[in-house]
Amino acid sequence: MRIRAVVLHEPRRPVHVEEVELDPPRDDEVLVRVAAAGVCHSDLHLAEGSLGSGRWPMVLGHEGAGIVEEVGASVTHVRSGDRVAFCFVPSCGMCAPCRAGRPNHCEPAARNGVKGTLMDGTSRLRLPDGTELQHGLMTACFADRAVVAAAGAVPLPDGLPLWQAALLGCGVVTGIGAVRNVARLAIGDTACVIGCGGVGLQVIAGARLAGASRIVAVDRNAEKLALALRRGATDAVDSATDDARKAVLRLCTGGVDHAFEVVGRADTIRLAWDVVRPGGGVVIVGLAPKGVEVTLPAIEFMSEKTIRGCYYGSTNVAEALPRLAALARDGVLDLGGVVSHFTELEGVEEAFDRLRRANGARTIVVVDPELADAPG
Ligand code: PAD
Ligand code: ZN
Repeated sequence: MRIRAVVLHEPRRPVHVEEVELDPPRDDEVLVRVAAAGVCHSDLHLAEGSLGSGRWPMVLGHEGAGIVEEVGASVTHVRSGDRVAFCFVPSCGMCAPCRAGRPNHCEPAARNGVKGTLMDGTSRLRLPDGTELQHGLMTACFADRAVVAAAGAVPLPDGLPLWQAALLGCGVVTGIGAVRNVARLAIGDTACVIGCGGVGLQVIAGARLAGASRIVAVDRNAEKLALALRRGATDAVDSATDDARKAVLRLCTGGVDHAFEVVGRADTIRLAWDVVRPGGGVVIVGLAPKGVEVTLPAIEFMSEKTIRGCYYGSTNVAEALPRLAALARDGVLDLGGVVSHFTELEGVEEAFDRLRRANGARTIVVVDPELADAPG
């Protein structure tokens, strides 16, 4: 079928909406009518070519929600008409990491995710001239329709508007998972969150839900810090005007229990290390462009500080996403509060520009206004 999609032809060139061909779902795939999608900094990393070469031409978009329109013959967990959110690591359940309980490291999902194909190593997307298109992070939801692997469509509970559900499959699962599954923050622990964009704000929400006694937000943008305070941060440090290291250590003498880096830069990774107390832990959520290296003072390993990477919140998305959706529906988790802009597919390049300038928080691309049920 002919669909409208946001296509990246080559890095560092503006993306546009184009008509492309989408093939029907195969046996273990699902066709979803997209309601809404969130614009994540990882989309911008892809658009700028900083996640590796050859990842184009591609239909972008990996955080979104919609309604199932058609399912392949062997799909049993959803059917036509079901509301779903996308999961960009559709784990196979059978490879060694999946069997060991680490579905976010599913081997075929990782391999095909980098290749830009679905789980069988092929693409359903083509330009009208026949040129094959990659599926952005196995999802490609900056489009009015998407074909995804069965496990890429996670059923949603009733009652949560799809424009909010659109945020679950990347920012929410990642941010809250970083706190719950990686840091394993305990009630009363202190936390520092460096980078308060779409994902950092979810780390703050996760820390608040987990019972952190103090949440110090660090950003170089005052508007982000104001939002962070509204989301449950207890203190804010503006790293554009203050020495952030000194300011955090002044607020939490001896250092915080957990620092979360949610930017993807060597200097902020170092800052996260520097503000953690001996025995505390650093969690790196931000993706640094390929080639970036980090230096740490090796003597400090004696202090038993730890530093851990974090992919997709180390989360079992199939299990966690519906629970997070229910928390949002019941008002325990405020998702609307991280959305600063609504746009349409044509507005993705402008949303990228806002991410480049750190203007606003998440942009929601309302693909189908009726399904998305967005305000205004
Ligand atoms: P965003 O652009 O919305 O937020 C980044 C924030 O960092 C903004 O508020 C900036 O103002 C702030 N910032 C930038 N530079 C600095 C600095 N030098 N010091 C302090 N603050 C700064 O991005 P996002 O929240 O969508 O994504 C954040 C990162 O997380 C990005 O690298 C993205 O690719 C990565 C990500 N990782 C995973 C994962 O699985 N690990 C998942 C999703 C996103
Ligand atoms: Zn993302």
